[in-house]
Parts: sequence; C-alpha cells; structure tokens
Amino acid sequence: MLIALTSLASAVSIAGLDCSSGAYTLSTCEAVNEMGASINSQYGTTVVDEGSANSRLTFTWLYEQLEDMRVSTLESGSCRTDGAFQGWHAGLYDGNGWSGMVDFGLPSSGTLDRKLHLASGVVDGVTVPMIGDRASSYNAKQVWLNTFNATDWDAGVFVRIQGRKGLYATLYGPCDAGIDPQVGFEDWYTGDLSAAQGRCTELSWDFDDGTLQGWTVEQGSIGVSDGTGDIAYSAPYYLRHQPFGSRDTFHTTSLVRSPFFTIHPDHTISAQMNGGRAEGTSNATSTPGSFADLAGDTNGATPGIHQMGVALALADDGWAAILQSTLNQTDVFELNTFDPATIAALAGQPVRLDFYDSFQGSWGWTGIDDVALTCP
Ligand SMILES: [Ca+2]
Ligand SMILES: [Ca+2]
Repeated sequence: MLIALTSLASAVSIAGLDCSSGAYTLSTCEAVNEMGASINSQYGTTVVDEGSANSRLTFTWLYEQLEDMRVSTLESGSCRTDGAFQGWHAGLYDGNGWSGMVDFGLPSSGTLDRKLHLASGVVDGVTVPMIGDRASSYNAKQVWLNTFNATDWDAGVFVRIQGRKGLYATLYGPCDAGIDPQVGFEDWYTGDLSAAQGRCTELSWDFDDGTLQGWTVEQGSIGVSDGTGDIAYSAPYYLRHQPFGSRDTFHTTSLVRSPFFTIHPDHTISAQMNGGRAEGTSNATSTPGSFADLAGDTNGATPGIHQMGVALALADDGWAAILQSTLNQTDVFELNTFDPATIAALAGQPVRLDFYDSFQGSWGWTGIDDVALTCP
C-alpha cells in the first residue's frame, strides 16, 4: 500500500522544491514554488513540474535562474545591497501578449511589441505605461528585464511551452535610491540596453484620484487639496499648502518629493502652478543649491533662504534647476517649463522633483498640478 501511494505521487507530479531542506535560499525557493503553482493554475494544467522532460519547465531550473539573478544583481550590491527582492510576478505569454499574477493577488496583462522587445500592460485595472518602456527583453538568454522608472525593476526568465506559448517567472523590487536598474542589471542581462534607453517615455502626475500618486511628504504642510477655499482651482485635486486658511502664515519648511525618474534628452518637464511667486509677491532673489540651503521655517529671522518652488533634484540631493512662478499671484494655473537645455544636459540621470516652501507673507503659498514629462 505504501509503495503504491509513493509511485502514484511521483507519477502525478512533484509539487515543488523542499525549501526547508537547507539546500536553497529560502526567499527565492518560496517564490519559485509559489510562481510554479500560480502558473499551473493560470494555464489550467501542470506545466511547471519537477519531473518534466523539459528541464526548463522544472522548479529547479527556475530556482537556479532566479537565484543566479538575485545573487549577481542584489546580493552583489550592483542593484541593491541587502540582497532582497520585494515579490514575484509570473504568468503566461502567447503571440498576442502576456497575462499573469503578482504575488499579493493582483492580476496583470498586456501586449508585447516583438520588434522593439517592449511590453506594455495593465496591473489591477491600472495602465502601467512604463512597463518595458525603458528596457524589456526576451533575448537569446531568455531573460526578461522591465524597468518601470529610475529605481523599480521586474526581471526574470521566460520559457517556451509550446508553439508561441510560454511562461514567465520574475522577481520585482527597487534598486537602492540613485542606482539605475538598467545599470544594476547590466552584467546579469549581458545584452545591449542602449536602444531601450534611447526611448523617450512620458510620465505625469495629476493627483486627481486624491492621492499623492507616489510623491512623499517629507515635512511641512503641503498636501493633496480638493481646492477648498481656493476659488479658481482648475482640477479636482492638486498639491498645495494645507489647510488653506494658514497659507500665508508661519509654518515649518515644506518638502514633498516625487519618485525618481530618468531624464531623456527629448523630455520636456513642466508643471501647472498657481499662487504666489518665488517670494510671495516678488521673484526669487537667490538660488538655493539644495534643500539644505533653505531656512528651517518661514520666520524671516531664521537663517537660510525663504522661497517657494519646484527643484529638479539629483541623486545626491543637489538641485540642478528650479521652476518658479514669476507671473503669478493668482489662483489661476499657468504652465511653467524647465529650461530644455538644462534638461538635455541631465540625460540618463536619475532625478526627482522637490516641491518646497520656506516662505510666509502675502501670496506665501504655491500650488502645483499636472506635473509632466512629455516627449516630442
Ligand atoms: Ca489635478
Ligand atoms: Ca508658505
């Protein structure tokens, strides 16, 4: 009876790796087992099987590929120094596109551009235009690298199952701030990413879902506003001093930061701005080189620069350029654009936007909306 049960079990399939055996890196092993189960479930029959005649359709092969990637990119510190990834993303592709699941249960799907080796897609109903826009490959090594922005990646392997159908199994996460995943994954990928790097990718934030859309409030009193108290706001939500009633009076210096992104020489970077000029009713009288040059609060007696604006911050936090309203003192928005030559000179660099306010007084507030990187 015991023999019969054992042979029956091995004849059906082997469900996965024994992650507790000590032979595997636990996080990678568990991710591979979960991905294999998810892919089998999505396909509707067993394709990832330790007993498969195709060695690439086994848990062991997937583990070896993804562990090699983890060690050579994450543990080596070329992408991230603590060796960890955030989660997994796995699914199926065919001649028309791809669909899969993210580890925490989000469905994803999209299309493939086989000529450009680019993938676009939708995750949980939200269009993710950046998937593969900077890099996406299924090269001879059968690896797939997507870079979403200047820090976030999704990378792993794909395997043909039959005809034009196949599976993909990837890990995802961020590189350390300031490390471009296209650089961090270069040695593992062993391919030319320059063509993908040459593509201009549009990106924008309108805050119209009432959230910061990935921007972070570091300090101070700027938040997402629905325009309450501001008579002529042009859109449902934007970023502004909160609450509006205290807009011209004393506050701790405010700083709100965008996610990192990488500049392309063809990018135009602009923002709709309303409220006061750089110094309320006046234009800027000095140029801060970084956030550290600002006063800690808006009291005129506090040492440092008192000003409002949007700075283009480099990975070392230095400010390469500043966008400030010079025509305003109005609730109506106007479009302000960074100097194109300054943007072109920063091509390839990971940067982010710092929206700051260390000024108080008449028109002592500024609002921003529709912050956008556009391409020709
Ligand atoms: Ca808006
Ligand atoms: Ca202010």
